[in-house]
Amino acid sequence: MTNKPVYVTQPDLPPLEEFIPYLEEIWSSKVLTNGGRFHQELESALCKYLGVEHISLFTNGTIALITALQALRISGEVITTPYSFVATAHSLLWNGIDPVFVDIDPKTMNLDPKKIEAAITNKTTAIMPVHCYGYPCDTHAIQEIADQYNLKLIYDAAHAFGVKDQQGSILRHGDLSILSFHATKVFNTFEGGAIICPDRKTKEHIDHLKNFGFVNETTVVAAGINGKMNEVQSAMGLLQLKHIDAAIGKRKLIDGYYRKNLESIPGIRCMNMVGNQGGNYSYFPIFIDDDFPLTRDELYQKLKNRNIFTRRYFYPLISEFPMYRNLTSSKLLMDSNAKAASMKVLCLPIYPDLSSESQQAIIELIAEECLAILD
Ligand code: T4K
Repeated sequence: MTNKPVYVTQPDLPPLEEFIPYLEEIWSSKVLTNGGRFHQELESALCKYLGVEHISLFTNGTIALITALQALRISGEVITTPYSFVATAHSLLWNGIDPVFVDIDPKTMNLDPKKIEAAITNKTTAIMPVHCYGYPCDTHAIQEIADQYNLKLIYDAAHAFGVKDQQGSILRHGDLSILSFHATKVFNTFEGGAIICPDRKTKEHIDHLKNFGFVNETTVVAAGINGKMNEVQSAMGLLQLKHIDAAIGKRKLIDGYYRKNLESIPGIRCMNMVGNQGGNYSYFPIFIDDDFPLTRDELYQKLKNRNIFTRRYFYPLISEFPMYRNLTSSKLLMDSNAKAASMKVLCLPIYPDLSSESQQAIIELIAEECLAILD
């Protein structure tokens, strides 16, 4: 292995020469944004690839989340997970909504449906779960609660590009689902995001909201935002789609090799898909239990000293950041599954171009700790 740094992820970039014709077309048409040809083509192509009916493209996942909450006129309190990237809860604060954090299920790392009901008050208007690491939530149980209490359901599916359950795309659940196409994601458009909409009317409304509320040149129907994906991003998406199956295939091999070599190490726990779903191998989280000779942070540091930059997604919990830590629901998480997971998790590098030498080196650096103990 060379001494080149290995990061938790690296964007999958198609050959540059394949991108040039798209740029030439943008240069020649001079259409840079505002729902141009590539934007429209990517929406259609993604509907087909993902197996969903309607999709609205955004400049990034966070603006998509903020707009989704606006589209459904969510207010009051929203139940969400503390075990996610800050954007999940920030999107609520940006809408003047109070997040209410509920603990996770330690098997899926997602909102525990059994704990949601206790957090519902007369101010609750919606639930916003996250398919963390692309591992599906218990969508059936969560939908039942939403139906029973007449709550909206918005999935932060930022990690769940292409993920399926037994019936099809995971993105068809709830009232809306949001994707992120950030550089660090399985499918990237440099920055980017999308809202999956259940019907044409909702998509139209969301399309207006992401364009300042404009319906036509002189009519504004809502206080919208500028959330449009531009033509360069959209072109990148069209090109990425051509390579996405190969990229996910390479990730699957890396995921399998980690499992094969790490699962038998005492104190190292890998996550397993519940049921028979099709994942996207976007992250490879391991959990460092007490019987491993190093703490999570010691292992993180050891790998870092060898130029391997793992990440502790998601540590600290969102509920521990200053703008959230005084909430009542945050204080209830001191001794929670979410807290335990955040103290033990380490996301190992996984991306299509991760070399087998680098992966082997990572595995050996972890495994040698146990051999050292046995000596
Ligand atoms: N909801 C959830 C559940 C999310 O996870 C996210 C984003 C969102 C919503 C919001 O979606 P966006 O608005 O971002 O579309 C990263 C990403 O910035 C963020 O998109 C992502 N979640 C989060 C989980 O991870 P950082 O602060 O860890 O990123 P950064 O810049 O440290 O990148 C990690 C590594 O990736 C770097 O060490 C090297 C590599 N990298 C990164 C970038 C940006 C590259 O090789 N090239 C690059 O261009 O947050």
